[in-house]
Amino acid sequence: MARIIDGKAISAEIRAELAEEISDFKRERGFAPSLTVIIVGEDPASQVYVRNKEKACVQVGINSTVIRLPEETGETELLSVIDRLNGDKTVNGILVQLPLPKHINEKNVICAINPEKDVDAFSYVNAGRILTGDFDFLPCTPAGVMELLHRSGIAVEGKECVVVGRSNIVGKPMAALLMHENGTVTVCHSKTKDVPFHTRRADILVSAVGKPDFIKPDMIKEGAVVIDVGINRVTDGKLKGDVDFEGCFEKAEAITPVPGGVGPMTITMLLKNTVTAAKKQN
Ligand code: BQF
Repeated sequence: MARIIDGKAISAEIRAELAEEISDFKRERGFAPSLTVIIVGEDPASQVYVRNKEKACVQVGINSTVIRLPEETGETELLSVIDRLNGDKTVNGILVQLPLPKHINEKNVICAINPEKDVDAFSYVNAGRILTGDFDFLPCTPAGVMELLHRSGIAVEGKECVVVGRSNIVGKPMAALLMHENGTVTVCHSKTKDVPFHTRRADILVSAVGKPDFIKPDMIKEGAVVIDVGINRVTDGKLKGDVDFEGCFEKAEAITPVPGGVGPMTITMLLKNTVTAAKKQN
């Protein structure tokens, strides 16, 4: 039977620390750190995520602004909004909620954000800095996973780490962070010949696939640490992870639930990055 890594509780602890830090920041500088989130269109999941970010900002004392643009917004128009925010000294963090409508090139938009305000750390400048280990902030989801490991007393050094998924947002930076902490890292993806062969060797398994119940109990080692990054919406609107939780719970040493595992930590790391950005800029 595994211990459950409670992302909601660990998030609450970090948010309390951030609230303290922000209150000191306000006392010393006379203003609060600020985050502006841009959302284009009406994707229902994105609406929920933006609402979560807004609420979390209010909770710790970050000034949050949401710019809602219609689905038909052109790329040039969006780039000019980003340009204005880049030049606005009262804006410390800028986040463009993904995915964007198909007629907008995500790369152009992400890379238009001033790297010092890029609190998602998705711009190519920040992506490169993460690979080299010379970073100011980390992408929120991999950062949240590392924080869960640290605060649960799980060391990475010398461990067999297997990441399933190779996205620019989660899988690739996740592999980089595990390498920085001296893990031995394998990355599996859609063209991997034998995924279970790799996952069964993992001391620390991070799944970022986006398929409910993709990781079955026979794919994990006895005593493994299982981190579930998947946020899959199944019928009836409930959230389900990539991991068959009930089955893997019996076999793992530690496991994250969905909801209440990595998800809340993603939001918490966004708050942390916003505070870091505000401090660097002032
Ligand atoms: C929870 C996201 C896929 C694609 C784009 C808490 C969130 C989710 C779950 C949340 C996510 C996923 C976000 C829980 C933000 C995480 O209690 O388990 C919070 O709001 N997330 C996003 O902004 O864009 C995504 C997943």
